[in-house]
Order: sequence, then structure tokens, then C-alpha cells
Amino acid sequence: DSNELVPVINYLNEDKKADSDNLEGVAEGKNVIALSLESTQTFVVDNTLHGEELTPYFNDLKEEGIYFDNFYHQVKQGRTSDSEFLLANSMYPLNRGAVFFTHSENEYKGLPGLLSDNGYFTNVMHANDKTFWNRNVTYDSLGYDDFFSKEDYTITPEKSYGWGYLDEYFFSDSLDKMEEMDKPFFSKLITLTNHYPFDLPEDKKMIEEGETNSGTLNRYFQTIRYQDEALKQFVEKFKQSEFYDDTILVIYGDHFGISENHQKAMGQYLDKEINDYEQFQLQRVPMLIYGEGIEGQKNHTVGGQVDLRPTITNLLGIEDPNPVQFGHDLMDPDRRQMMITRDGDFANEEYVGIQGVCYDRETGEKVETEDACTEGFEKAQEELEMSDSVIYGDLLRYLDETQMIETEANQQEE
Ligand code: GP9
Repeated sequence: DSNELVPVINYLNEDKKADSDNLEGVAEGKNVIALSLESTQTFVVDNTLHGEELTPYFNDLKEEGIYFDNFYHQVKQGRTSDSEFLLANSMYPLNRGAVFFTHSENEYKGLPGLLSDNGYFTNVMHANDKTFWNRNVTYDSLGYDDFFSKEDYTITPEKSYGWGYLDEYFFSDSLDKMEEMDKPFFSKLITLTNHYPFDLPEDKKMIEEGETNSGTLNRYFQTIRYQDEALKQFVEKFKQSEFYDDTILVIYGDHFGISENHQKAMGQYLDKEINDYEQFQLQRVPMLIYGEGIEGQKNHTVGGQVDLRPTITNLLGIEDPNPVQFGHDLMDPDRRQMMITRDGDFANEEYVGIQGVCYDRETGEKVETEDACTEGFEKAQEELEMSDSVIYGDLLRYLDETQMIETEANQQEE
């Protein structure tokens, strides 16, 4: 019942402080294109293979926007769908299964619904079957107005490969659709080509494959390079569009592409041993905010996908009435610097805590000081349990009632 939400709200209030106004409302009334890059990890950024950059376009683009280099994915078995859940709700996905399947019809107070209430046309664009990850059902619960799926694109065999529609065509068609859309819009685009097994037609390969002992990693370099070229075409066409001045891009990686089964090959490529600490750091994904009026800067804050929603609402200057959010605005200079993984591991300003072991976040050395990470591990556990309780109990359906009771209680106290 409505009482079950009280401990969650109390817990979140403990961490709460006055909102920072850093960059608040700089994108007020603007369109938002959230670009979810399939399997894209931070280690490819500013990195090379055979002397050639893997992501030359993104490397330059990130200098023109706000680039986050300590930003982690927080997904588990639901992979891309988990990242979508994190963005929409600022809550953690589940430890087992995909919340998009197991709790698709819960009541959520999703970001898409909030933006719709604020006059936005909210939609997802993704050239796959609409039932994949149960998206068609869950998107309704999250409050999206529309979903442009495979059937909304004219997909021909010449323009497809492997998982389907190649990113460059998907991007181009999606921009055409945006031209026609009601403004302002919030569109989330999900790419597909850089997906395991990372296959590409010969004429789309722009770089020789890698030379590690993992064919997967060797091909990943090629699909990453391809995706970067598609991104270039997308952003260049976007710059020519009528809505360029009125739109911000939020570009981020959805999850890892190279699993820990390929540690040896990663070690060969990065020229270091991939221990638990390095493996943890490999879970960083790029995150960039770009648009007219946003000045280039590097931001080293420690954060993750759970922080996307409060960051976006801050930029848009939209009041978010949902108190059940675990993220913290990435633009806030005094924000809680903490990223919690679904495994109960964490990174904060000083430490990285992995399965009970504590590391110095900067050096990767084990920290022997007893208790250095204790608080972090406890916090991680507590927070994940809080988030789970909301999902398992479908507790957001009581939110209005709970808030009413709390308001009355506060008034009586006064
Ligand atoms: C499928 C795409 C990939 O539609 O989003 O999903 P993933 O396997 O990365 O979770």
C-alpha cells in the first residue's frame, strides 16, 4: 500500500539537497535527440588501431560539447532495454531477467510521460521488430507517444546486413521523420549495426580488422569505425536541418560490447593485464551533450545512466515532480559522485569497490585501509534494494496517495 513507498522516499530525501542551477534551462523548449550507441565503450574513444583513429568523428565532436569520461553503463541481463529503463525512470534495472519483460505493465512515472505532459512529442526510433525486448508494451507504460520500428522504415536488402538496417540509412531516414514531427520532440534513436557478432559488408569496412586472439574484438573495431562514420553523416545532416538551432543531442553508449570472456585479447590491444579493476573501468561508456549554445568542456564526474534523466530535465528547465529517482544531475558541481552497478559494486570519487575488494580509483592499486569501501558497499546494497522494492511492489501506483499523506503530515507539523 501507500506506506511501502515511504521508506524509499525518506531514503532519497536524505541525499537530497537544493538543486544546482548550473546550466539549468539552457535547452529550455528545445528538441532532444537521445542517441543510444549500441555496444559502445569508452576505451575506443581517442584510441587507434594500425595507427588510425577508431572514432575520428566522435573524437572531434566531443571537443565541442560536454563530454563525460567517467560515465558507466549500469545494465544487467536486459542489456539495451535496461539502459532504456535507467534513462526513463532513473531507477535500477533488475538483477535477473529484463525488467522490460518482467514488469512491463507496472505504473511508471517515466521521463517520456513527463515530457509529453510538458508539450513534447516523445518517441523512440529503432529499426528492429517492435516486440524485441517487449518494447511495444513497456514503451506505453513509460509514456512514449510513438515508436518508429522496423515497419516504419523502407528497408531493402542492399541497405541491410546482419541485425538489419544499417545505421547510416537508419539515421538518414530518422532525420527525415524528425523534419515532419511536431515540435518540440524528444526522440530516442537506438543504433543496431555495432552489435555482436560485429559483421559488416566488405564495402563498409573502413579499417583492417584487429590482430588479437579474439575474432569478436577484431571485428568490433570495424563496426565501431563504421558506426562513427554513420554518426558523422547523421550529425552533418542534422547541422543542415531546420531544427539544428533548437535541438540538443545526448549521445551515450548503452552497454559493453566486449565481454570479460575476451580479457586476454583486450589486454593484447590495450597492452596491459586486465584485472578486476581494469575490467570494471572498461564498463565506462561515452556520454556527450552537444548543441547550439552549449560550450565544450570535459567533465570528470563519476556517474552512470541512472543520472541521465535528472540531467536532461535540468537542461530543459523542467520541474520533475517524481521524487522516486536514484540519479543525480551530472551538471551539478556538488553532486554525489557515486555510480552503483547492478552487481552491488560501485565507483565514487576516491574508490572503486568490486566484490568486497577496494581499489584506488585513480591508480587501480588495492587499498588496504580497512573500511575504506565499507560505506560504499552498504550504500550500493541499500539503494539497489530500495529500487527493487519499487519495481517488485509496483509502488509508483501509490505515489500520488503517498505524497498527499506526506504533505498533510508536514502541514500538521507546521
Ligand atoms: C535490439 C537491440 C540490441 O533491438 O536493441 O539489443 P541488445 O542485444 O544490445 O540488448
